[in-house]
Amino acid sequence: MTQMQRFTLPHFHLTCLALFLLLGTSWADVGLLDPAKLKMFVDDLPDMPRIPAFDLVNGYPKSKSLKIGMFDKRWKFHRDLPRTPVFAFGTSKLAATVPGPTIEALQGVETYVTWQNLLPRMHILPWDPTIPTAVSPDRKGVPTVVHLHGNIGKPQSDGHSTSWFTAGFKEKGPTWTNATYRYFNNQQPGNLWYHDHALGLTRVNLLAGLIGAYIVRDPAVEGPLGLPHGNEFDRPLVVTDRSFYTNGYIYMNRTGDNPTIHPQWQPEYFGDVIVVNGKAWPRLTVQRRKYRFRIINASNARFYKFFFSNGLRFIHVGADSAYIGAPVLTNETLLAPSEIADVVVDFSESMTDTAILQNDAPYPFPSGDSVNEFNGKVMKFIIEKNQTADPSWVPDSLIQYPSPDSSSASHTRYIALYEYTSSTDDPTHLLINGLKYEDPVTEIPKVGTSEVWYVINLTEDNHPVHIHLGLFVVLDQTELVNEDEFKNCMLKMNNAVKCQVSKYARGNKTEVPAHERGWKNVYKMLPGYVTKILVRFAYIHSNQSYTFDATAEPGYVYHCHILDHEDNVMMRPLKLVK
Ligand SMILES: *[C@@H]1O[C@H](CO)[C@@H](O)[C@H](O)[C@H]1NC(C)=O
Ligand SMILES: *[C@@H]1O[C@H](CO)[C@@H](O)[C@H](O)[C@H]1NC(C)=O
Ligand SMILES: *[C@@H]1O[C@H](CO)[C@@H](O)[C@H](O)[C@H]1NC(C)=O
Ligand SMILES: *[C@@H]1O[C@H](CO)[C@@H](O)[C@H](O)[C@H]1NC(C)=O
Ligand SMILES: *[C@@H]1O[C@H](CO)[C@@H](O)[C@H](O)[C@H]1NC(C)=O
Ligand SMILES: *[C@@H]1O[C@H](CO)[C@@H](O)[C@H](O)[C@H]1NC(C)=O
Ligand SMILES: *[C@@H]1O[C@H](CO)[C@@H](O)[C@H](O)[C@H]1NC(C)=O
Ligand SMILES: CC(=O)N[C@H]1CO[C@H](CO)[C@@H](O)[C@@H]1O
Ligand SMILES: [Cu+2]
Repeated sequence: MTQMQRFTLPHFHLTCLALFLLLGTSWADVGLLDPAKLKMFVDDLPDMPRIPAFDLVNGYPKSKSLKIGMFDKRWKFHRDLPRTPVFAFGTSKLAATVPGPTIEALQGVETYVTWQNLLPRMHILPWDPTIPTAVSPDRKGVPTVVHLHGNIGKPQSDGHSTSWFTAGFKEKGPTWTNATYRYFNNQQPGNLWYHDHALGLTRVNLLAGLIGAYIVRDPAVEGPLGLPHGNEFDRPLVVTDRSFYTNGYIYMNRTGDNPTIHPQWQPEYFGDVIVVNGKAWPRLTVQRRKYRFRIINASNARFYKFFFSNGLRFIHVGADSAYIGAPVLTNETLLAPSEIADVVVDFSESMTDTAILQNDAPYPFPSGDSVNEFNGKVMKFIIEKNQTADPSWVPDSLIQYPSPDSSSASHTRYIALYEYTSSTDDPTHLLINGLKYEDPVTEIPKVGTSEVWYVINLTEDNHPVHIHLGLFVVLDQTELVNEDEFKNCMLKMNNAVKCQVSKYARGNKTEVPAHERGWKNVYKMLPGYVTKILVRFAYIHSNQSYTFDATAEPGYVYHCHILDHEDNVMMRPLKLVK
């Protein structure tokens, strides 16, 4: 880990330790589950309940109001694993699932969602009060707030990390405004997902189960594409990794890597069991035809490099939140946390009757441990022997959005990613531009403009950076030369212009993969590289300015989507102005 100590380390308070110990139960007598105990491919892949986010009145779509709760319940992750306490989204406790229901919205038809926190007073997982954390003053409940990832919407409904609330809205964070969120759904069709975003608790609340898929469909634009459709042939796959205790409880280490500073926080959570749509290593019987899979990486920190055991390929049609211009065929797919791959797989091309979806991404990515026999497997497809009639096709061109023009950018920003370590070389926290989350906002883009951001990764990890509201295109990725010299300057000055970043960003260029050259809301920032992105603060499908006031309080945020980094605190405010 990189040694950077220019900024003072957070102080560790004894009161916090006392509280933390009170909240922690004794787990010493319950062992960790050996993943070999769970036979692979014995549970069927669930399709989560689908909730239309619009009403049909006399055949016309009308806006709809939904109430979606967060419940504590038990969830069966595997045939041979006792039921696991989880936090789950659903329209009722009985209906709640992990991941939550798939919400299917129609382009141009608004949806109102009242997200209700019905969680108990105590968390089911350990957490750490020494990192900046949403803590309800009376500790009457678990703070939560829902962010719709990829949504182009107003700040009051963005799920700002300090807009959290506890059960029954008894306690609320400082930027809470309204119990009902309004989603315009007037952006381009694509894949979104909803998940908790509470300050300092995101990693634990997602690990507990607060995730779900959300799709914006535009039949007029998407219908003619001919892609596989309908619930059977068009499916979200929400991929996560978890470790378990033998009693079925989710395992999260109660001891931090650097416990005198942070008693519980660790820089990355990795689980050995790969869970798809809430089942460990599930199986799906498929017809010999094309399927569309919207693969959402909802892991805290694990990157996946997917490939098929039998050589089947992925036809990419979209990425996070937007279609790409033309399909791209690949034999493997690297997905960072929170990234989405929207792919068609044609099982009629399979030479075999089964195909295992595998993973071979090291963890942490890219220089950590190699996958093992457990986390190297994701799920199994059992392919029917006979060909089936397949009315779907993949067209030569998909949806073209106006191509980005970096010369039109009105502003250039430098975003440097830092990791800090203690005297024992253990990570203590991470920051963007050396600034804390609560430091005054520095990114203040104008509505309707584009900006060039140079993201400078001064750490050893690959950080998937996610920007709320704005979509971006990755223009290039250039390796730093003489990076020690540059890093020393940055540590002293924390100013990329004064440290002459352009003098150092002239090493090798790494190509952006073809299927990731479209509009994205998260991208993998390579360690030791400067990644140049063009961020657009307007709709990409119409090039129009937003239909709502994006300048309202509490504004937005941008952050690393390794949840353990985001929580401690690789996140900064983003405030739009007129
Ligand atoms: C809360 O949001 C709903 C839905 O957008 C709106 O109808 C209502 O007026 C808002 N309430 C307040 C107090 O702003
Ligand atoms: C939990 O984390 C501590 C500190 O890094 C480590 O020593 C310990 O081995 C971890 N426990 C397990 C079960 O991985
Ligand atoms: C999933 O996301 C995590 C964290 O954002 C990332 O570390 C991991 O590589 C991603 N995995 C896949 C398959 O994309
Ligand atoms: C995919 O193709 C690339 C380039 O052709 C090759 O290097 C790689 O080994 C292939 N991966 C798999 C899993 O077949
Ligand atoms: C598969 O095709 C064969 C030959 O046409 C036919 O006899 C058999 O019934 C089919 N099986 C199924 C499951 O449709
Ligand atoms: C989109 O709008 C911006 C600002 O109004 C303009 O600079 C740009 O040229 C437009 N792009 C396209 C492709 O129309
Ligand atoms: C660029 O890549 C080449 C080949 O991999 C390598 O030999 C060289 O050292 C790299 N240059 C820099 C500046 O990293
Ligand atoms: C400038 C800088 O800190 N670069 C680091 C980027 O990541 C590599 C590892 O991949 C480190 O070796 C560099 O020091
Ligand atoms: Cu990160």
